[in-house]
Amino acid sequence: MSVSVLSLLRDNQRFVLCTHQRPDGDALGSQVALGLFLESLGKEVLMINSDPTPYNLVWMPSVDRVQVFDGSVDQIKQIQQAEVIALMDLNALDRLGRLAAPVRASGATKVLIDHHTGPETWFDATYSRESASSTGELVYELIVAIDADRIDAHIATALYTAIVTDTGSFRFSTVTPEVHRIAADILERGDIKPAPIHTAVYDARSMESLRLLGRSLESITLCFEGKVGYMVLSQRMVRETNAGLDEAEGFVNYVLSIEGVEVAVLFSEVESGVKMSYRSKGEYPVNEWARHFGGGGHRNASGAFVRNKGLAEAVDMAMAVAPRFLGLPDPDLADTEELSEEDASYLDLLRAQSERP
Ligand SMILES: [Mn+2]
Repeated sequence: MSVSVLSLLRDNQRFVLCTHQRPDGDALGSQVALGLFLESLGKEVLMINSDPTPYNLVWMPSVDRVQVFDGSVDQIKQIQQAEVIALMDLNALDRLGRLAAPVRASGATKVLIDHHTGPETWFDATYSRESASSTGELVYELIVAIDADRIDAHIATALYTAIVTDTGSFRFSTVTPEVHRIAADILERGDIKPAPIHTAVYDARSMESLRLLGRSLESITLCFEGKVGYMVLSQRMVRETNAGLDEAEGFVNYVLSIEGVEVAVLFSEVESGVKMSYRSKGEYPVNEWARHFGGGGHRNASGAFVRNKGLAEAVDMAMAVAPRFLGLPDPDLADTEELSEEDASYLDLLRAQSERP
């Protein structure tokens, strides 16, 4: 337990809590839990992010307290006048998006609370553990070290949501007996039930997003003797199904659910390039693969972005270097099958590129 982080939380009055761009359940759950806890101690708290809350988390109690940064004088003043800025569930300045500049410029003490690998080193204090299941687990530890009795239903719901979402509902390799004990303690202290939280997080999809899922499932392609699978999401698919790209969260896990697939990638076409989301089972280190493209993350879940590339080009680039990072057979043995007949414009291109001389 980091004494300096605990005393920073105890001994200051004005806090700003920020998390990463496109915040997820762990990001918002950790932020809201710590924010409500600090408020219960009588402190002033601004919770602020560069991006809005995604559709599947808007139900979370008190998440409406989280502001989206709009560059207003009032917000910038609060960031400037904060005594402590907590940076949660991220470990690199650029993950803050538009908040990066005002946060960096503030004279506040910067505290990192995070579980990603290879944190940057400019923070004034850190509470960071790579083996933690979630940032929510770390926030729980900090809260318990100060005053566990303050965990009410709202704080418990936020913490539970953080842990559930970042562990894939308690299935990832970061899950230990201790994580289950923490979850149990959170449920008891907040007197909350897990089922409604799972329903709210996972059963809020729109019909449009399921149609998009259908299209992306048709694009699944296996290579490297079935060990690697990928799916693609084109802007055309998004347009034609009328779904939002943010509703594709979690699609990549369908690829990972195929028997024999150890590594899954989702390639999403966006305005300025292609987003790559990597997932893996066991020992396959997808964060090193992502880092090759300037991204990062965890060993079993990471992401990267390639600017000014098309889908086919991004797939080719990623698969060409996959053996180097995953200890797989030579790329020439990669046989790409099961390409869908749909979306001929880009899938034909992928097919053409996969036919090696
Ligand atoms: Mn996290």
